[in-house]
Amino acid sequence: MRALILVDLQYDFCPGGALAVARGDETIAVANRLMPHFSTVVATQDWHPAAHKSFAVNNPGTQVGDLIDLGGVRQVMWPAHCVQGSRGAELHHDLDRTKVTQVFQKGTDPQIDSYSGFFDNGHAKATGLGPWLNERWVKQLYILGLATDYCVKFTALDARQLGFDVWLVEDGCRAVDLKPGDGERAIAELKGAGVAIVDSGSIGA
Ligand code: VGL
Ligand code: ZN
Repeated sequence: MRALILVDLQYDFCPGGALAVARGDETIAVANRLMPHFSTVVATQDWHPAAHKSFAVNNPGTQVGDLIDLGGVRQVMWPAHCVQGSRGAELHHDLDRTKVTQVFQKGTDPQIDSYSGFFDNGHAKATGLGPWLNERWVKQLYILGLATDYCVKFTALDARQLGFDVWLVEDGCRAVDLKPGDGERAIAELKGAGVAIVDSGSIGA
């Protein structure tokens, strides 16, 4: 069985959002086009409490883009984003929600970030996505969303580590590119981890 994983297709990662990714909104149409080809579609949702420690504003003396040590894990300082209950945290309304089987929220623990849809950044706690997929006999994952160099990358790497076959739908992803080239480097790293890089046009029933 195969599944489609839609990573963080939320307003805050789209133009105008708090952590806007250039042309991030262009991923929505790709998701809508692909969903009918999958019987199982999972969306992840970045879902932070307002006091989340990945926000620069919650770490006095830091600025957006700084790196700090957070509980032994390297943490980029982000602008406040995807705060629980805010409009920015909502899945983009152009996304056809009727085709989403299940939503997995992450980043809810204020003390640790969670880029991956499977585990927090310290690999201490799981979201439940892995067992959920195993229960449905899913072995093959097609992944797209935001952002290539963070949540998409770590979701795909964890998926490989868990033994899934993984395809990255490249035209359905956009990068933060905090440093120019981060998106390209993420894709190279994923290739090295055994992730197949494909375009949505190559995916059929
Ligand atoms: C993300 C930074 C912080 C992402 C989430 O979805 O890629 N990036 N939180
Ligand atoms: Zn976040």
